[in-house]
Amino acid sequence: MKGNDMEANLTPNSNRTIASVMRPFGFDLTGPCAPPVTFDDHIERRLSALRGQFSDQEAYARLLVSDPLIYEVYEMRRPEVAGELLHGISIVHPGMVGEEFYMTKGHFHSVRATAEIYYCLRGHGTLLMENEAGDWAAETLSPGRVLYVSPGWAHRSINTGDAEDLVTFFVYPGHAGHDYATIEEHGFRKLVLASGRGFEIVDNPRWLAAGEER
Ligand code: PAN
Ligand code: ZN
Repeated sequence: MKGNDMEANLTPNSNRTIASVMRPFGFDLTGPCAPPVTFDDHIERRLSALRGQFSDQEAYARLLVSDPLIYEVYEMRRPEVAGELLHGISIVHPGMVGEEFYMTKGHFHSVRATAEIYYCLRGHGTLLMENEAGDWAAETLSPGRVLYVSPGWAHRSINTGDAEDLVTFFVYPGHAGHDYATIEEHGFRKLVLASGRGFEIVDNPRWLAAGEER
């Protein structure tokens, strides 16, 4: 790598140079503002990116007119290889599509044998998980709580709060990769729906078992 390249910014969004990320580094996650002071990539996902995932399709169609911002991810870029740790911040905004809360697309890791850790910094939510052996789990996200997503478990974060962002720090192996297609096609087997002042977890009537087609 030439000297000039080393001084270039990592990405247009980044305030770090290529040279600086070759060395150990740290950054702060505390403070009033959710986005980290330092990051390399900023991804925004609007409602249109979650087509087919919300169960109330009429509510989805109505909201699609304004295509609201559902969640954002700030990532620190690292080489996507075994031995590295990819990490960043996920912010799921508060809101509803029908009776369903704003949530992430959700995914399996392409390399199923890779785990992930979530650490909740702010807000309240649920991490909905399922594996290909037919098991599912829902764990609470609240400030200070750490969740361990075991290898082979798909995961989706859901903001069950009524006004606050759900902010989590995540870290996972560099070679994990993302398989979104399985969830896009089959959905999660459970839905998290508003109920009274809280939520309930119910079967997803549109969920497809492995091998089934719509
Ligand atoms: C997280 C997620 C992030 C956004 O970094 O990627 O919360 O969710 P989706 O990727 O499902 O859109 C993670 O689990 N990475 O592996
Ligand atoms: Zn993941």
